[in-house]
Amino acid sequence: MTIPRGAVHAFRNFSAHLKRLQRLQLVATGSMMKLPVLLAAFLTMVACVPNSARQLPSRGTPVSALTAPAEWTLVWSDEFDVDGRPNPTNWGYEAGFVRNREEQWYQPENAWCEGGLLVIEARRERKENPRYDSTSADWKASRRYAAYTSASLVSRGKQSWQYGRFEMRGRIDTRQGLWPAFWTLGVQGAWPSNGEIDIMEFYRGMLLANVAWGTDRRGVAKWDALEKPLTDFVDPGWSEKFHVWRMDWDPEKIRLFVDDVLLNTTHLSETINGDAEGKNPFHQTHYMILNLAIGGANGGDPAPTPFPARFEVDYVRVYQR
Ligand SMILES: [Ca+2]
Repeated sequence: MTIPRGAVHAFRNFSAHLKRLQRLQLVATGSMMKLPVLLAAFLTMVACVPNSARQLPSRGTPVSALTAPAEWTLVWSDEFDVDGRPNPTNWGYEAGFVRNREEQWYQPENAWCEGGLLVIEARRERKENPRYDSTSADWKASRRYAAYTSASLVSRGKQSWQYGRFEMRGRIDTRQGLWPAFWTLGVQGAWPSNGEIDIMEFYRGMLLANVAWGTDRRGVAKWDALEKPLTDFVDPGWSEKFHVWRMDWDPEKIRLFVDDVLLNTTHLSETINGDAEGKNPFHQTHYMILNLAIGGANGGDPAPTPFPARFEVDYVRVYQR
C-alpha cells in the first residue's frame, strides 16, 4: 500500500498543530490519553484528503508522472500495467485469417498483459476454420485449418490521432517466419488510399520503416520503403533487448526511428493518392495496430522455428506539441 502524499501532508499539519497546542499547554504532554486522541484526529484529517490525492494506482506509473520530452505533451498512453485482458477502452481485435495469406488464425486469447507488458504470443496449434469451403477461391475460406494462432490488437474506433510523436517500446522475436508490426492506418478510405505507416515491422532479418498511399489502381500502393538489416546494428544480442520505435509526424513530414536512429523520412508533399479523389491520407487521424503475423507473403517459412514466439510491448505513447 502506498501512503497518499496528501495524508503525509495532513499528518505533518496535524503534528504542527499539536505542537502549538502543547506550547499553549492545552494538551498534557506524556499523557496516555494523547494517543487515541491523536489517532482519531489524524484519521479524521486523512478522511478529508480529496479522493484524487488518495486513489493512486497500486502499481505502475501514472500517466501524469511520465516525463514528456521537451516541447511534447503526452496525450495518450497504454502502459499495459494491469495484468489480464488488454484495456478494452484502447484495443479491439482482428479475428481469423485477415491479410497477406498469413499462416496464423488471429484470436484475442493470444494477447494479455503480464508484469507491465503486453504479450502477443504466436503458437503452433491447429485451429479449424469455421468458414471452410473446399470449393472457394478465397484463401480465407479454402484453408480447412490454421496451423498457428496469434493476436492482432487494433485501436480502430477507440484511439486515433493526427500528427504527433507515436512511440512503442518493445521486444520482437526475429526468428524465421515471424512478422511482428506496430503500424497505423487512416480512419477514412479503403487500403491503400487510407494511408499506411509501418513504425515497426520486421521480417526475414530486416526492420521495415515504410509509408504507403494510394495509386490510380485499386488495392495497389505507392511505397516509400526502407529496409534495415539487423546486422547493421552490429549487436548479436539485439533481438534479446527492448528497443524504442518512434514516429514524428507533422503536416510536412513523417520520420521513422528506432532507438533514435532515423530510418526513413517521407515528405507529405509527395503522398497524394493517385485515385480520382486525390486526397492526402496523412492529413487525417490514424489508428494503431499491434500484431504478430506468421509466414504469408513476407514472413518466410516458420516450419523450422520452435514455438511459441512472443512480441512484447512495454508501452505505446502518443505525444503532441
Ligand atoms: Ca509497461
